[in-house]
Amino acid sequence: MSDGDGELEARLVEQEEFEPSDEFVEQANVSDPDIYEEFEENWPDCWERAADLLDWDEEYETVLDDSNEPFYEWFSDGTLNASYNCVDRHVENGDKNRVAIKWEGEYGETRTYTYQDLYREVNEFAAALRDMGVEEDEVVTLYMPMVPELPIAMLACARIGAPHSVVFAGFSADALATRMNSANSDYLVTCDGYYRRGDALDHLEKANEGLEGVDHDVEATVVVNRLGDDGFGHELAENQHDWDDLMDEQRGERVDPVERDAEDMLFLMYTSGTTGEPKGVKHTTGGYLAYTAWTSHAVLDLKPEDTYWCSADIGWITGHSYIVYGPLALGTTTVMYEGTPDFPERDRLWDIVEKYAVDVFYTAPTAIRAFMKWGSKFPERRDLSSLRLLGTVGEPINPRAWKWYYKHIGSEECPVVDTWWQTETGGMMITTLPGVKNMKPGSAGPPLPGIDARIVDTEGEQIEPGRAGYLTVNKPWPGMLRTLYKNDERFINEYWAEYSDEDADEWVYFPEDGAKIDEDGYMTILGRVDDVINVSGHRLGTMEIESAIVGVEGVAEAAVVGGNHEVKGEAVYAYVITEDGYEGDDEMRGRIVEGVEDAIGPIARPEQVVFTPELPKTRSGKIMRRLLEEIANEEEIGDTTTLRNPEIVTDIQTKVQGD
Ligand code: 6R9
Repeated sequence: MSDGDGELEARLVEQEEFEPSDEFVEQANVSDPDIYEEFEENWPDCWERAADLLDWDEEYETVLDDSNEPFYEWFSDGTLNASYNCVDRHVENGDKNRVAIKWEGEYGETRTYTYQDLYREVNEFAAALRDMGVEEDEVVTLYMPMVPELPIAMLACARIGAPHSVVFAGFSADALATRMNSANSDYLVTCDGYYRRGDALDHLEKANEGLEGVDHDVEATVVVNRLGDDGFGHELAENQHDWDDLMDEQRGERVDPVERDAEDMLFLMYTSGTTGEPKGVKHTTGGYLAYTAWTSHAVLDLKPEDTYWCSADIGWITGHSYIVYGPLALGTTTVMYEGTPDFPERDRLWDIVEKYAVDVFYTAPTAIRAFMKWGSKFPERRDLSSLRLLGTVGEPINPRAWKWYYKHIGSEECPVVDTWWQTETGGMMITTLPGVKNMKPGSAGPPLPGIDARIVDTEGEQIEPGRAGYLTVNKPWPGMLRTLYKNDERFINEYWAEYSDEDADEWVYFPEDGAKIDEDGYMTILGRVDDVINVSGHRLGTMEIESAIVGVEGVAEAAVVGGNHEVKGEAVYAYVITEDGYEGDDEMRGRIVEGVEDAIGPIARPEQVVFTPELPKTRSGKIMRRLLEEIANEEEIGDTTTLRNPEIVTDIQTKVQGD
């Protein structure tokens, strides 16, 4: 909580209000305003409504078990299988020929999987995993780009009760190794490569390099062949299998879905935190699936006959919850696109919306800001009239971008849901129910029914509307993380220590975001208040980037902050002190950028590397990041009186902003 309240206040904005159309409300899955009261009065039993969206093998009796706070358990005496819920039951219910996944490659090739196709492939791959020796509760790492084999592999893991840990394909070899080591994962599914802006990328080389950094024996690797003749000709090692060969061997195999306890782990997802070590967020089968299905139903308003597209990457939580688990649990058609929004042209996304007549579209503010910059002529070229609802996620959306999205993509007819949530929350937490509430651009909305989110001061006291404070969640919810993988202590320290009163047995979850609330209970999220920066909706820990920079030869010390960026939201600014004998020049700058890309991935690439003889430090030796942020943002420089070396501030400022 390093931000002063003053800085948070400065991010406040004026608000307007928009109403959903009658037409939308009439058809909405949820349109009864009493739902908020109903959930509050019936809490926690209200969550049965979410669990009812699933098929249970063994019905649960206990909704919430809070006997060991904050290790809450949901539906804990029930059993189910996520793959059964996302695939088999739709086949059994007569929807085998409905499209489950519409995949589009960057070059426009398409693949269509009906629920029957998905059923077949998930079964065959589950059989292949079993044959390779994967047992229940063994973590399988999936380091894959946006190919259909990724959701197939996820669902195959879920089928046999092996938790998956998906590592974003844009992450580096080092990042893969760290995650496999942390999860002690013996199996990897990866891909030869994929296409980005017309180029074939060599993914297997990165995967192999990552494997070299794994500190234990890896039993087997499966490699999807995406590139065919464009491939890089890597020979597969002895314990590496070609996906297609495995699937041929398993043709016609069926694997009974394993009955999992609701609280059994469904997957792990690593995310950035304040310290350098990524956090392995653990999600479970019953609560997570019920929560993603419920929010897909209530917020995204998904119906089985919809074509729905979330343009995120499955390598992030948004893709897990709202490309794969939520939509497939509801039996919807989910669209997957391999490439970038500007290839071959800047109307590519709108081309896809038109082509598949997409009903509901979910994207990130960073993408919307890019569309806005490119201009409305690109969406205007396409027929977007199939759209019924729009959503955004990942970072605060400024009212201007919100209104542009509402007008140019939604023709002022589609409600826009601005959904606040996190890897840790599993699903959406704060947003308008589109069939119930008006929208206010710039404000995510009220907490969803059953979610007790509050805005508090540093003491945890609720504060009056209009003032900036800290967001907390004061009651548990089914989609919540259960712990950090094999690190209960860090789980408590990271999320519960700040605001809970252990003696009074009051447990409060702290997401580390600043926020404010208005008279109507609408919440505006003001951004992270920890050392995490949000670049294009991706969470990056400043410590992770700093340690990558300090690892570069000739670097003595580094401080990384987020500076405002027109499209990315925030960009990485690196302030670097060199060792004696090293000149801070372009060559070194290049090595620093490379070092960051190698350690994390291109998303963490510094926008600017500033060499400085010193960093602004307090008398106790702490780097004053606030000042470095102010410099990056060309803001007025605040108080420097507590600094040991105030003169350095103007010096750095001149370097960044010029004279
Ligand atoms: C789903 C996801 C979580 C952080 C979160 C917050 C920011 C996400 C937001 C938003 C303002 C929204 N964030 N949605 N800020 N308005 N609608 O993004 O998860 O990658 O874990 O990031 O993203 O700062 O704490 P994750």
